[in-house]
Amino acid sequence: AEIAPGAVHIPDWLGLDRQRALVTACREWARSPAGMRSARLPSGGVMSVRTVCLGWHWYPYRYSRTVDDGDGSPVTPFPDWLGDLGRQAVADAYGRRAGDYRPDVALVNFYDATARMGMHQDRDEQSREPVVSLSLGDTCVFRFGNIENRNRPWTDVELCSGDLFVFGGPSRLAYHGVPKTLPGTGPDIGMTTGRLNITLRVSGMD
Ligand code: MD5
Ligand code: FE
Repeated sequence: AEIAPGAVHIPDWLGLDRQRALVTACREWARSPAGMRSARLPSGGVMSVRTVCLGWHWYPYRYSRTVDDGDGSPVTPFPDWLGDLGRQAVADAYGRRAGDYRPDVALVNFYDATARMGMHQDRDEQSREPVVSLSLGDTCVFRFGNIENRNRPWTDVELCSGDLFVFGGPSRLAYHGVPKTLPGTGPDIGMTTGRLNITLRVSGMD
């Protein structure tokens, strides 16, 4: 379903086998030297979501090759197969030719039962290519806002395990957030609790 121009939601796009494979991969990434951490904001706050970065390290509000807000470890590589999955996602969402979407960053966000993400824009990338979002585990309420500010109007959408959402075109810079997750709603894919969201992005860095 197209929620807004360029914002396309495809429920249960992954299927259970690919969800299980992604959960397994997320476990390995979380154990790597540049593993899960809660980012510290310049305001002094700490994000309730925990994040693993692949390809480029994100910290508020920039990208680097090493964990510059931590121990300086090199960032975990972005695997080719994940780029293939991203191309397939964009092709299915837009009917666009699959060849030309080349994500080089993945941000894996882990939400425990209390984690939230406030309304924000994703504008740390130098490119305005689409963001691909894959959800795993517990269902969440995803709040899709407008491009002017973090306030109403917005549309609340439930994102379930296996769902694909692609944000491109005029929706690429829309405000969005996750006001809550719904604990205990996830399927049997190898995670007992919480929600994972994987976003694939084009950093525009070189
Ligand atoms: C999440 N993650 O569920 C969300 C899904 C993040 C983040 O917001 O920054 O890691 S990605 C949602 C997204 C990306 C780019 C544009 C828009 C939404 N949008 O226009 O709504 O953890
Ligand atoms: Fe975001």
